[in-house]
Amino acid sequence: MNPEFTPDLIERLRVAQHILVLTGAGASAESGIPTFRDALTGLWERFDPTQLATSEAFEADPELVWGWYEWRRALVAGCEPNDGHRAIARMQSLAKKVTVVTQNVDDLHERAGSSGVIHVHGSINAPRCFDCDVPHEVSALAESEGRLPPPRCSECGGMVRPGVVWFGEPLPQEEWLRAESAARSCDAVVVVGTSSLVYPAADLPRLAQTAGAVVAEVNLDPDALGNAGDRYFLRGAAGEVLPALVDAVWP
Ligand code: BV8
Ligand code: ZN
Repeated sequence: MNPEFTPDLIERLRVAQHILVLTGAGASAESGIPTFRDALTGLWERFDPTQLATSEAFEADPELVWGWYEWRRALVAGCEPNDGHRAIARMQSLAKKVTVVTQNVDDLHERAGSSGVIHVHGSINAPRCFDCDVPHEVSALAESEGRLPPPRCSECGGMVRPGVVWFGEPLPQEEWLRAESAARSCDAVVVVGTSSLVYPAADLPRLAQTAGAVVAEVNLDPDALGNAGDRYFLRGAAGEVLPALVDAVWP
């Protein structure tokens, strides 16, 4: 058994009335989706995602930004959930209550069987009009890996944008309030594969800890620990650590 699965952590998770699972790009890495920290590849390798994932970048060069998201959407469609996603879905079926909050814009939690997933940074599969917000039907996936002119809104003719939250944009209010409420009311948080650099999402584990929850971080990199405090650090890949943790807590 993983030495970091201490009896105290196992017991705290086993008796928890409500567990919050917060995931970042590291949870999807073993499915083949590059994380934000990984260097971008191809046309985008010379860009910093925090510069590209903004409305300013989209207005300045809609074809570059739309092309990047269509490349990512095609990548997600071609990927499968990994054992980490499946372990989280299994935890939902075994524990009293598990709320899954994700910073990821892919749908791998849902495809692994998780329900009620809260996407605090939106979804790559929900494009909408940049001007009037009318949702746009996701079209057949573009083949090309490069610049692509965004489609036009059927209502107002405006440019269609990805349905994600860009830097400098507010989080969707309903999703944020649900995520914040889960953080304030849970007994335990399992943070999976995030560098905890982007706010306000990175604040959720601290909110929970302040409310008395125990926090366990699953990450390959010890330096990724958020504002540490008395957290358990479960070092390793999500696809290995999470299944072992679920087996240890719910044998
Ligand atoms: C907001 C969707 C306020 C898009 C994302 C100036 C102006 C305005 C705002 C700010 C500002 N300065 C700072 C801010 C706040 C800003 C922010 O936090 N900036 C950072 C850079 C400092 N936040 C915002 O702008 C947010 N909005 O504040 O609005 C407001 C209010 C009212 C009115 C107007 C404005 C919005 C932020 C949302 C941005 N969108 N994603 C898209 O996907 O393209 S953020 C994106 O990056 C992710 O969603 C995630 O949240 C974030 C970080 O990525 P991670 O998921 O953590 O992944 P990362 O690659 O970083 O790390 C991977 C980790 O996994 C690593 O630790 C690695 O070790 C580990 N790992 C890798 N493999 C594995 C693994 N672990 C386990 N197993 C493995 N196999
Ligand atoms: Zn429109």
